[in-house]
Amino acid sequence: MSTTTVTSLPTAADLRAAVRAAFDAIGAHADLAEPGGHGLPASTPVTGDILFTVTETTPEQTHLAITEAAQAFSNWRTTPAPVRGQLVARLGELLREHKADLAALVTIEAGKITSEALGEVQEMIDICDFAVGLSRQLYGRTIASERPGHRLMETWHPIGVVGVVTAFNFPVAVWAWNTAIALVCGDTVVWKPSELTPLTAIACQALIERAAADTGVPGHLSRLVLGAREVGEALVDDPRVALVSATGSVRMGRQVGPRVAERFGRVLLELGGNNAAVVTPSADLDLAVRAIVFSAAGTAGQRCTTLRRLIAHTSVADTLVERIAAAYRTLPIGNPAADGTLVGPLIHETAYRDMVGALEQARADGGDVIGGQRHHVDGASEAFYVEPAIVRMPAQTGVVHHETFAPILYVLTYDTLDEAIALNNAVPQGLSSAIFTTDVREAERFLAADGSDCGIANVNIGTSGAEIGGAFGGEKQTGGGRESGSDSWKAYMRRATNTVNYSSELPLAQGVHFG
Ligand code: UN1
Repeated sequence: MSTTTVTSLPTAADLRAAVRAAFDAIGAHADLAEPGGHGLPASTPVTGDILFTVTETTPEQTHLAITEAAQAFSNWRTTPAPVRGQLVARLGELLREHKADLAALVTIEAGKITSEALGEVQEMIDICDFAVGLSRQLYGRTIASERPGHRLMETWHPIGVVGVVTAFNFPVAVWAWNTAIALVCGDTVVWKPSELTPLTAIACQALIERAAADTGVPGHLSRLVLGAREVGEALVDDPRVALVSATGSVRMGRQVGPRVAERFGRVLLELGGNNAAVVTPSADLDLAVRAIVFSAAGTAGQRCTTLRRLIAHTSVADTLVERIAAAYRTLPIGNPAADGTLVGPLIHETAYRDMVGALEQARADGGDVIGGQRHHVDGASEAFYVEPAIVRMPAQTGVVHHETFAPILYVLTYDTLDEAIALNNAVPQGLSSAIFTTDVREAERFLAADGSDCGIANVNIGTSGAEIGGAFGGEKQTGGGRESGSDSWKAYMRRATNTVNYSSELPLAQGVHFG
């Protein structure tokens, strides 16, 4: 595949200066030491450089953070929810004010193009708005009692400390989804971000601490712990952490789920996706191509909602592939902060090796690969830019069942809609899916009980880029959790069923007589 614009990259010194400027603007006071010392390396996929070394949280400090969050919970849980909402409202204001500063850090640390980085911060602002409204709407039901003079109702109460574990690819939004909701629900938070993105996490922590100071509430309501696996394990195993909300790989979820269940804690898992789009003969192909290119190549294929499988009707498959390949040839790849760039870097070399390995396997399985080459950018031998790949597969075999966190779009064909739905559902993951059609019967069939088995099923839009108002998450190996909008807040609270007898009789339920 012929290639695309190469934009020159900033130097590591430029990026260091940009991080310091964003930290100053946001009011983040972290010790950003020269790279190489003892601590957590803060690197950038833009150039592949390590920019700083930041201080890791020790096991004792992690324990203390949980203790402080647990102590803060004892008052926060009885603070009226609309008052709790004021903290989140202030966080939303600060995010609006510092949208560009935080987005710049997201671009540097996660490699997102500017528009997507700004979009990620917007997603934080949106969830804050949603949570503030929610702070006046934590409704319980009143249920008809079978007994005279009795009232039966449900009340919702905070659950305690929420451990939030997030991944590199949405380094700030997923924290906000969890934290904004948890805080209005009366919970407190301890956050372990990906070890690949400590800088954005430090910036978010500074903003929540500022919001707390501005609204006169304790800063300990939301804590940050930085480090690798052991830090996450401390959250997973601590019985004071009532809910562990974890985003990451299926492998991680397989460990977190049983460990938390062992101590009867709650989990909310948001794991891998292997998202498909079905394109039917009636589809508006112009619209489908645009949606497919954004979902498959956007974020360099590193969203959990990234489109990984295209299930095209045999009558449109060739045209679609040609048109997607043509669009891919025009996608500017390079410096994610530069105007016009649409594809930034992969997060690290391992991600690149995984992509190469998946493409090799696909070829061995009979796949025909278009694109997918490394895109060399001057002065960045340690950065991994790639052309998005399209792979026509003879069948949905082996490698297509795996989520490779890179821009690889496998193309499969079908003849009947039943076949297309069966292909959509025949992978272990169940996050997002889409159908492109102008036939209402096909659209409704895809959304029906025997249609897509995913947590997200769309019509005429791609698999990625969900709004915060809906519940976000998926089935099967995706883990079953739901975050952000709709009634996802219920995962952050406990339900009590209350029966109140306001009569002077004591009728027993089910007509039982006793004595
Ligand atoms: C993720 O990739 O973990 O729907 C979250 C989307 C975004 C969220 C993705 N709103 O693509």
